[in-house]
Amino acid sequence: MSMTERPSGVFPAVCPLDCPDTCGLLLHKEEGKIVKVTGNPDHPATKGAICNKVRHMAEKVHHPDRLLYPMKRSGPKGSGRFVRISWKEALAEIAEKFRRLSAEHGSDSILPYSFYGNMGALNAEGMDRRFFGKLGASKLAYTICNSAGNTGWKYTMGFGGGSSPEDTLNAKLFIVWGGNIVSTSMHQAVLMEQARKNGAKIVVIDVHKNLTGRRADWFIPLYPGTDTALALGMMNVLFERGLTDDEFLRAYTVGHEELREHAKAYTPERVSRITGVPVDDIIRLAMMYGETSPSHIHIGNGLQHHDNGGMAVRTVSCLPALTGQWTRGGGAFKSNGSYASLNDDALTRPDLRPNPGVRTINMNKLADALLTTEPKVRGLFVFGSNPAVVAPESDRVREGLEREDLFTVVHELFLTDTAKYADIVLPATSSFENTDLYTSYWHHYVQLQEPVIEPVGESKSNFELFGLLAQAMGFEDEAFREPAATVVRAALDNPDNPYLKGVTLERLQAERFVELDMSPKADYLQRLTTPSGKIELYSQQLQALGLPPLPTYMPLEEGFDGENREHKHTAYPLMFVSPPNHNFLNSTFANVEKHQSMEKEPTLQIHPHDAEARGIEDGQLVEAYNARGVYALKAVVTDLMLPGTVVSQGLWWNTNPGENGTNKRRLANALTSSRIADMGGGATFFSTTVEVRHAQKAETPKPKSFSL
Ligand SMILES: Nc1nc2c(c(=O)[nH]1)N[C@H]1C(S)=C(S)[C@@H](COP(=O)(O)OP(=O)(O)OC[C@H]3O[C@@H](n4cnc5c(=O)[nH]c(N)nc54)[C@H](O)[C@@H]3O)O[C@H]1N2
Ligand SMILES: Nc1nc2c(c(=O)[nH]1)N[C@H]1C(S)=C(S)[C@@H](COP(=O)(O)OP(=O)(O)OC[C@H]3O[C@@H](n4cnc5c(=O)[nH]c(N)nc54)[C@H](O)[C@@H]3O)O[C@H]1N2
Ligand code: SF4
Ligand SMILES: [Mo]
Repeated sequence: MSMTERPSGVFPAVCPLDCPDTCGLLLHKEEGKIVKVTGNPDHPATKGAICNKVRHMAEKVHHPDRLLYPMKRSGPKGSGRFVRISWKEALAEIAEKFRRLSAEHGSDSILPYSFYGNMGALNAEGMDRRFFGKLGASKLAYTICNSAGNTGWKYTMGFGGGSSPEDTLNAKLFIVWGGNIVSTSMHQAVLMEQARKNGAKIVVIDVHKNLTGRRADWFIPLYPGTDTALALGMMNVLFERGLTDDEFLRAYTVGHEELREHAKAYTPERVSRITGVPVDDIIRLAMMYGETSPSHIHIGNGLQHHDNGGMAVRTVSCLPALTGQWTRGGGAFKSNGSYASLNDDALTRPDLRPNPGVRTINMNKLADALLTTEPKVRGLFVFGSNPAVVAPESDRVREGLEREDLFTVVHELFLTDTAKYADIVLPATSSFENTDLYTSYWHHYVQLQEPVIEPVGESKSNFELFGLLAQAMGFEDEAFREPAATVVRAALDNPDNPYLKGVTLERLQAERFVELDMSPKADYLQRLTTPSGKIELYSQQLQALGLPPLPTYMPLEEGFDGENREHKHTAYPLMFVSPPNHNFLNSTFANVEKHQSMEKEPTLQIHPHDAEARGIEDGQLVEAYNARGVYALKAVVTDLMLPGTVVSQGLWWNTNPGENGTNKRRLANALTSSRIADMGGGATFFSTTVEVRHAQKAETPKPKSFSL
């Protein structure tokens, strides 16, 4: 009997969320429903511990608000008014619209927009890529998350993988740089605590004393977007004081002599002015780094959501090479995704696409794509993402979604802010209703999800949906009829990735957690895929792109450092940083009562100096605003940041409950810019400036998109 047929029992599962940890789960099922989610103690990396978010996942899977059947819009866009239709009608209407748009305006007038609401390869980047490829739709650049930083890392290291989780246990110095692992990668935080027990010092470098910073032996606050300068200041001291491993530099790097010269300009005094970190602290940090082995740097996502984010990560990732950490049991981590890279061509089948040269639209530019880009986007298909909340410049995104001549389909589990703008809403299964393949971008275990419960209502997985749509479009290719098992096999068969050797569907079914073959990691340094095959402290590739070939601090386009703070005249003198909170996963869970009550309400952390200057008191309702929009939220006066920086954690939906009539202005991304980072087309969420005032209920015009 399959797991779905058994009404009760405890069944293995995989956490589908966009979180590095990719936990093994156990689903406790009674009478066909999941009643409890616990960690699978057999998982070698996550060992039965899971976060609070997912412990309450059963509530989400069987939430009364789950979408149960296809619907068609019956009120104005954004109103959330829909009527039920059949799957047959829905598929026929979408196919008809897509055919008409392709004939009249070209197939590139259709844009798929998706991200990793479910990390499963088949559902997040399998059948959908095949379908939109065959259709000839515009391509999407998946840049909203880690694109700038991962690209920056690759300019230095070539390969998109660093230290293994287990390696970090041995560190005697553990630096968390721009990450909040207590909330965002809890198993790495557990390893960090174990390293501390083994004698490690924990240093956290952040613009905000987040939950991880509060656990640090030493928390170093700095101004947003100045990490490159801090890392260069450390290099200056390392070179000056003879703390570099010159043998390593000669054997494994290019450009160390140039870097030695170049770093002279970044004296601790100058770097202190830029970063806000005292001179003595810069020297102490550099000495600590130069004198402690092994050391580990966990590079988070926060420092790269900036105009200069690619360079920031590129620069920090040069540090382990300076002290030879890669041969001393230390190193750094940004993402370990490449160890587990699947056979992308087999999964996505680019050969099906009739127009390989079609335009690519950067997902951070969704607002422009819907409002100004020519030729116009006329069909939008959203799945696995909630762009009305998570994409920058959300007021403009919503204006775009309101366009009467835009045909929008949203495939979702819930009527999200985005789904409210759809012409057709389709119900999606949760990952526990699907077959899928999961790799982790942190640990080295591959997992398989098999359906544990029947699809809720009439919901369908992305995988099934795009197969059905292909049929409705008359696409004859076998690629659209392949069963999940065939696609899993094809994805695992990747001759380009030696780490994937020996991972098979059969083993996944039998063993649940299959470890990658990590033996090629022994000669990691010989296998770097930079043009020189070495760690590139000097990058000719960057030079060819018109970027500085050596790590170089570049001030933010929107924002200040300590050197330029006084010189920039601006109406928006505060840096606004909006990183994730503890109990949501991006905007997922923001609609679930339990998670809402754990987070209470949106807050703005503001420094006592900044609060006083504006007559703002703790607990008052305030508005952060700039030329792009307004965000109404509660002030929390605290010195967890340097003066000049305000922080609001968590991505709330616009429809989340509010107070005092301000519930229509609940979007952090109303404030953020869609400017593109220096590398990888990345997002610049945290390079945002604002002013803060008391909430002005009566004076602030109601944004026109909100017609609820
Ligand atoms: N609970 C929870 N877990 C999550 C998520 C979630 O939403 N909630 N999201 C998941 C996803 S998609 C991702 S990408 C990861 C992200 O997880 P992390 O890698 O931890 O990154 P962020 O949480 O985006 O940001 C981390 C920190 O960067 C800081 N920061 C901002 N600007 C700067 C800067 O210029 N310099 C420095 N040094 N620090 C800066 C912020 O203050 C924040 O504390 O977490 C994943 N896990
Ligand atoms: N201001 C600010 N903005 C940010 C960030 C930030 O730190 N600050 N973080 C950015 C980052 S790092 C990221 S990764 C993005 C994340 O942005 P998104 O990827 O949009 O993440 P979520 O908000 O979790 O939305 C995922 C949606 O997918 C749906 N979903 C889940 N599983 C499935 C499925 O199998 N099929 C379908 N069709 N739908 C499914 C969920 O119900 C949910 O509504 O946000 C970015 N936006
Ligand atoms: S969100 Fe992360 S920590 Fe929580 S259960 Fe999923 S993988 Fe594990
Ligand atoms: Mo992300």
